[in-house]
Amino acid sequence: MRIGIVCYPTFGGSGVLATELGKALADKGHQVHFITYQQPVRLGEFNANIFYHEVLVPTYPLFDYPPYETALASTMVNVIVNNNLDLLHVHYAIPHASAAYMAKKIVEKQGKNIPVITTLHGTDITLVGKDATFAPVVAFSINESDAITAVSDNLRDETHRNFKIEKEIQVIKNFVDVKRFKRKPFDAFRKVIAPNGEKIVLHASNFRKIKRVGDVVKIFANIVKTVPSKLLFVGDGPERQLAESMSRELDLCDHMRFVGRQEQMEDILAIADLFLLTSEYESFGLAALEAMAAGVPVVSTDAGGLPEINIHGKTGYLGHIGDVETMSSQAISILSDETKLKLFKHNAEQQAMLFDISTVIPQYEALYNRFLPTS
Ligand code: GMT
Repeated sequence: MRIGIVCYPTFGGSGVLATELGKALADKGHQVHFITYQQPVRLGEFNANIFYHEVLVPTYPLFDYPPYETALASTMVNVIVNNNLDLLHVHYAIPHASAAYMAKKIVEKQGKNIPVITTLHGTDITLVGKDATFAPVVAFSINESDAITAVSDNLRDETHRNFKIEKEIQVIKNFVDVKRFKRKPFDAFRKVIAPNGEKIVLHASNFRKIKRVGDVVKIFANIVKTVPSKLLFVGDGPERQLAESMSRELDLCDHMRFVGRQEQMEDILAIADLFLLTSEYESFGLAALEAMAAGVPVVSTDAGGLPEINIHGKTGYLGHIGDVETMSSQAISILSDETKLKLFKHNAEQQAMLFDISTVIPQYEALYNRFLPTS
């Protein structure tokens, strides 16, 4: 199959998932064409089946707001026609679904049918998508897609709650390549972070408000009072300043590090003992799944789709949004009990297996096959 994939190329979960999907499809022999404004961060090494088409938006004095969506739709048209694509799979509705609708209509005039599949990832529905500024276009373009998928049951239900969707929304959950995350801890690295054998707690995100990183700092402040431990913050974003100033106020600077954006999450996760995810909403929580694949238990909120992956009392614990005290006790109960820690690590790995790439990619292929002409 010749598949066009449109996504955000940055560190966000939707871009990571779309890139990993494209790479896996290419490994299975499909021809994959990424259409984005930058090379996706996880694209990595050369693969003969992967093509990358950059969306260029020309500047012009009149353009206070460069017309990205128009440039994207035009690039889609060129890639569809010049490479005779079989289908277009767009990740994150805004503005990818509406640009895909435009491209579909343009190639239709040229006698070509291009099926469009839209995968909803979370904030394209629950935050920005439902904002009145975007909602009519989002609802229209989702409905005009030939197929719609959502990354969790929760996101499917949220989409129905927020929009009048006339088609079935198929749930195809986020996935992880479990093999890749099975790494032996790099002892020298562990020693640098935790020289006296302290436990290592990790948070990774884009530091947006929705992640409530302040709660991570507060929970860690409670943990460190009982369990000798270190906190690693991976990622960057608007709330990083807040996390930094809170850690100064709480006198935690010697116990934590901000390591910025990292591509080799598997190396970092390999030395971690606990993953904290305090989000106000997560449609799924891919970062938590990657942690579990590396055998790291998770203490998270019970928001959105998180209970679909983090099993309370088994792979970690769930607390209510903002309930710092409960999540602190939960984290301490795992970190202070070696037997429990070992059991939860094992359970986390087993749970991640349910979402292994090998079980999820065929679901996308089956969906694509429904749209191929039968000859
Ligand atoms: O988490 C983010 O803010 C990034 C966001 C994105 O769209 O890139 O992630 C969303 O998509 C991921 C992949 O499907 C999900 O695992 C995340 O839970 C989801 N984030 C939210 O719903 C906040």
